[in-house]
Amino acid sequence: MAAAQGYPLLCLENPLLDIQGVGDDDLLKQYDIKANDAILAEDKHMGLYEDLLQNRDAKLIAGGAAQNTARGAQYILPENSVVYIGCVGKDKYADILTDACKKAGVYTEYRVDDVQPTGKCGVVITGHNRSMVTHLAAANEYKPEHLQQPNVWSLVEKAQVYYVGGYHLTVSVPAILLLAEEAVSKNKTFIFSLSAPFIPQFFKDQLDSVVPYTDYLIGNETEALTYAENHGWGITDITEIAKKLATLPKKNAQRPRVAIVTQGTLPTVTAVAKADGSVEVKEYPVHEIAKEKINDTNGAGDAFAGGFTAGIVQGKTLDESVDLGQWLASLSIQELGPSYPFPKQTY
Ligand code: 26A
Repeated sequence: MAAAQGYPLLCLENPLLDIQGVGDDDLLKQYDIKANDAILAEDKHMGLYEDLLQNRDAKLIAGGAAQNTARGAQYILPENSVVYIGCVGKDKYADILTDACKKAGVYTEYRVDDVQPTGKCGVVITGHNRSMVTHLAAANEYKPEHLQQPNVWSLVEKAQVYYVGGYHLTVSVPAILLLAEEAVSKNKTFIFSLSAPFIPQFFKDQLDSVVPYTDYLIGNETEALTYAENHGWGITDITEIAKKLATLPKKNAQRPRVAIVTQGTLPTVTAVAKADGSVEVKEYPVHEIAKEKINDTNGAGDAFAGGFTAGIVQGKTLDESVDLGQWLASLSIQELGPSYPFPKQTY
């Protein structure tokens, strides 16, 4: 049952089950994938999932980037703070996702597709790299009409902050724009992530239609570089790119645009576009952890976004929110996959 008073944070994207195993160069070569990448599966990749399960001792882990972010934000926020929306199938993979969210205290309002199976993401770990191959299946069947159902729309109306993963640009721009328009018209907060280099590269028009609505635009260094390259900016300096992202046209003039670029172990860069036309830039060193404590970095960016978003939901400053993001990312990379330690650690 949804909480009568609603959930302050509403997240939308693609619910996926991660099939994560350790690979090697031969496996990467066999499926023609890069060591560190995120792509949509083509026919040649379809054997990867069984291969990982049969031959690579793969684990099934709840995934889907924004679903990881939702679980991360709820890890920090008081009970009943987060609702997550996306489309799953009618199968045991959906049950695993529902269970994982329940355990994390995230309320799910899934659209359930009768035909397609729940989406999956093959994750091949090689050292500190991870290659993700996603077969969206049911996740691709999300429809804006689901969001408009009275019971679901009432959750939208009760939320104060929206978090949408950029990966959803491949699924339903109209659904994203419903949330974005609601945010602008009611002066609520709209947070969006670039998600992966292929988003600015191959979904540029879709991305350009959503960016004007963003109050917080989050990406990592490769996503920022790909954005700049595909928009013909001719700049490769991360701080300069962050500044330019912050000053892109914006629908809601009541809130400044903030661009946040993470860079692995290098400092996180933020740029805030001020009303007077100036841009304030800051750098935040990451929370370092010993190399031997790193389990895998899959989901580190989602965890950062989760901690950061939790800070924003709680009305914390940008400095505090970035620090919360970095803290949660440092916890997540010590776990297997996009997970958070239990018993819960406190910030
Ligand atoms: C549309 N695509 C490609 C995707 C994803 C995705 N989540 C949503 N849509 N491709 C990979 N992921 C998720 O990213 C997490 C790590 O950041 C994986 O499921 C993984 O949990």
